[in-house]
Amino acid sequence: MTSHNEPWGENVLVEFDDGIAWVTMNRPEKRNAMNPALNEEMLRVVNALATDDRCGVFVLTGAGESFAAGMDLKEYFRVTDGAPDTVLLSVRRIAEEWQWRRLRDYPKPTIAMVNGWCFGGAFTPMVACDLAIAAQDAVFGLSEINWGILPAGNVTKATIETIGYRNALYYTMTGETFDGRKAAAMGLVNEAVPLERLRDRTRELARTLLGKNQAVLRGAKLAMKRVKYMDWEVSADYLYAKLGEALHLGAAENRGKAMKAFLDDKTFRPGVEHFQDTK
Ligand code: ACO
Ligand code: V55
Repeated sequence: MTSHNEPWGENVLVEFDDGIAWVTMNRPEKRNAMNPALNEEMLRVVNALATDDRCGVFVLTGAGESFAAGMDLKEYFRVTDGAPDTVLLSVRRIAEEWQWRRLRDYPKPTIAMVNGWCFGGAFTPMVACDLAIAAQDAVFGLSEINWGILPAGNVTKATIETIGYRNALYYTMTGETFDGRKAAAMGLVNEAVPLERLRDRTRELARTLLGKNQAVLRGAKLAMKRVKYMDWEVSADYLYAKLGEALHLGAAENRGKAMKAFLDDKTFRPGVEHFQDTK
């Protein structure tokens, strides 16, 4: 089911499908290079879906043979070469606002479905998503070094957070490409599957996430992103506080039923299955 009367335009497609919002960067003739128009629409989509009940899981992908060919080199770099700081800051601000500032802490679970080319600036929103599934033959590259910049827009940050020190330096310094299998082996994506299975596997993963208690899921994913930068003492306190928050937000009833099903009724084993609250 596609929506036609939403506040975004032709550079981003949004389809709602049983709790999953499929969000597609849509400039296939430009390999979904992220230009100012696409970035403005993406920011509106990300903002709108954060509180839209039709979006239980947010899936980010690209139209055609590309996930995204990075930032639009014409509209961001050539056009703004020599432009005043104010122009650079305003156009880049919109890009970063969705690419990591909002997406990294998104209240819904997010999955990047990497269907094809994924270059430079595309690493930022791809890594900002909680999980990522790639086509085995998708091609990734930090091509910045090939044409004369270093990976900014937090691409370097996204890279060192995912693929380790040596890999991060290697691909940043050489600009060599790698495929989806290698991306999975390095931990840049969770797994790589044949292109023909990509959508089904992503849907299956999204449905697994939709089955969880959403307050707990949100606390768990945000905690992972926060504790990375905390010491053990602060982390321990923070996690207890997060646990209390999730209970306060409605996880208690679900948890009580799950405990009863395991400890009393013996109808459920939490180690090997998911508790379905059938009310
Ligand atoms: N910025 C602007 N335009 C782009 C971009 C981009 N990042 N990527 C592709 N396009 C445009 C091309 O200019 C071309 O436009 P045209 O049809 O008007 O001439 C169109 O998309 C198709 O591109 P081709 O190169 O013809 O497509 P092909 O399928 O042969 O190659 C590939 C695809 C490998 C992705 C190639 O387009 C490419 O190398 N793109 C640049 C990738 C890149 O280095 N991105 C920047 C990363 S750094 C950063 O994001 C800051
Ligand atoms: C880059 C990416 C950006 C940006 C400036 O990798 C430079 C280069 C993701 O956004 O704003």
